[in-house]
Amino acid sequence: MANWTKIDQTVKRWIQEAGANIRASFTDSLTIQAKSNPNDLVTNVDKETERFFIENIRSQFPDHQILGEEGQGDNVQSLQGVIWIIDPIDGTMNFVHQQRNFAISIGIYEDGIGQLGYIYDIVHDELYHAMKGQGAWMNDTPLKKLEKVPVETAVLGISATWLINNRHFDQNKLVQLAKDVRGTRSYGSAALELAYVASGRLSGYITMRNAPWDFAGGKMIVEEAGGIVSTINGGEIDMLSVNPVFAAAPGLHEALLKKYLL
Ligand code: 2AM
Ligand code: CA
Repeated sequence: MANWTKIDQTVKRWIQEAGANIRASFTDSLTIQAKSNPNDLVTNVDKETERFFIENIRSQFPDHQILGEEGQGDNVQSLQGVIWIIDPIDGTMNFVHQQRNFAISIGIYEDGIGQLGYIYDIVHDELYHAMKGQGAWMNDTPLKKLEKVPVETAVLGISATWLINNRHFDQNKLVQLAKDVRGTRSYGSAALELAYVASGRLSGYITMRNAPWDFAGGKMIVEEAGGIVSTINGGEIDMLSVNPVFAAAPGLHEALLKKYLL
């Protein structure tokens, strides 16, 4: 049996150390490369941070598997055992262009069930974290259990990408939804947007394409805060593939599914 309290203390130490290294890198010049397309960026800091976690995990927890965005972990094919799902920098475009609005994201799953989740907003020194069955926190402050939010007062996280013609979803449904809510926001980091849903800064978040490392930490934290995370049709998220992700406070999740998304 894994000792989750001990693992939690260890991860928090590593996250602080990785955060300090990333902060220190602000004065260095970055090596920036494009991945799947010219706007899909990776830097030397993403790769070094991923390597930092992988080396530490392999030395402390050699029987755990690692799924990392930059591909230096394992070729994970099944959810059996303990799996660390890591995005060393979620919001790399923001990291490169703004030096803010990016985060380290880590979800630790055992046999497909989330046990620990972390999203660290390095610039603001805000660590959102959760432990299964124990709740969610921002630094040392417990997050309040999310209450029902009506559509008219909802502040929804959604990127303009999904409100224009796109391959993944009928944008007209989302345009009507964007008109009906109180306001929309887009931060360019799925992990942070999920942390904001968990902490009530956003009432909900919708995206059509997220990879496991974008949502693994956030899904855990939102659920421990009393929110709901599903696919855009209300289905179960697959932790090993790209998913559309819909996270929201209770009440709002049901209302948006019924009125706009199904
Ligand atoms: P990243 O910065 O780690 O790549 C930006 O809209 C959000 O979507 C970020 O969380 C970003 O993560 C993620 N993202 C960007 N391109 C993606 C892709 N091709 N597949 C899945 N997620 C992506
Ligand atoms: Ca990333």
